Amino acid sequence: MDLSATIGNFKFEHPFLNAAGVMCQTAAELDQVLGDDYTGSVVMKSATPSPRPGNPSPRYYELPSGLGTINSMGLPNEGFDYYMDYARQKQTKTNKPIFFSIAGLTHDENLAMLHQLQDSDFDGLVELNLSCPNVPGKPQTAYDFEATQSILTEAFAFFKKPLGVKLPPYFDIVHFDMIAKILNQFPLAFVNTINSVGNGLAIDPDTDTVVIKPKHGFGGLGGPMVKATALANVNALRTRLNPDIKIIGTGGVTKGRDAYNLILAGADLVEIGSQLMVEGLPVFQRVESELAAVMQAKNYQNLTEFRASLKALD
Ligand code: RRO
Repeated sequence: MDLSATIGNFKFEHPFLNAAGVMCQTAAELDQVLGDDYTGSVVMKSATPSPRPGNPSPRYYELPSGLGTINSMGLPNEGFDYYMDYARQKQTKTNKPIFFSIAGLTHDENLAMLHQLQDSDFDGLVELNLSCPNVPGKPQTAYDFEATQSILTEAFAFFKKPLGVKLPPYFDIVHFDMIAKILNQFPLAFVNTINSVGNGLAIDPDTDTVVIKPKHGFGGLGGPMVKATALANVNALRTRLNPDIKIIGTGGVTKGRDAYNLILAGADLVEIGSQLMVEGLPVFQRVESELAAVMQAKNYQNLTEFRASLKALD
């Protein structure tokens, strides 16, 4: 069975990656994901120009009964140069295409990092994170359609390497139409949907307190509770975006059937976030073998045979 996938000229031998933010902040973590036999590659933690410690702890919490996770990490990262050094060092030693994620706190920071990437010999894919929900005072860019149009217009004026965007979930059909109309104006290599569902709240019943410290307990939701939202966003974008724009489906994957569903809805690659936190690296082999079992039962030999073939009811 062939589980490979492509984005542009990049080939991925396995369809699964870590979701940005999970197991990807330090070189040691990145090495683990990149070195795993069942990952297609690694996405690095979203970088800012300078290192950031992020928000105060506790800033990540697993909800009971496997519902999912809430986080308000606040963009802790080692800084742009660290990830540039890592990627340049690894790209000569691996055939897995590395994703360099950037999340500037301002429009100008994003453009400055894109210029640095353009001028470097980094030869992987760049993911512009327009959807971090957790930096106090900084709204998610991709909920501001004018700001999204503006950053992409300025970026594509000079940026010629493969570039994608990480999107937040949208919840209205009109918003799917609006964001797709903007994205379709640009030669995006991919969109990655969804980031966590922003600004949820969880309460500890024993203490009657919130469960994470930053932002009075508000944080991004992930895991099974966002699965249907992720699926809807992948499907809504696949049916609206130019076919050249590939889709990375992220959100709520804990088993092979979840990944199958995202691919059926149109995903080219699939990322695992919360469940990678919960289960660790073995999640990749397990979910891949479960996906293969689903495909075998349906007599599919590769992902293209069923990708984006979700049927509506007549
Ligand atoms: O670091 C974070 O708090 C964070 C980021 Br940048 C993001 O894009 N998504 C998320 O759930 N957390």
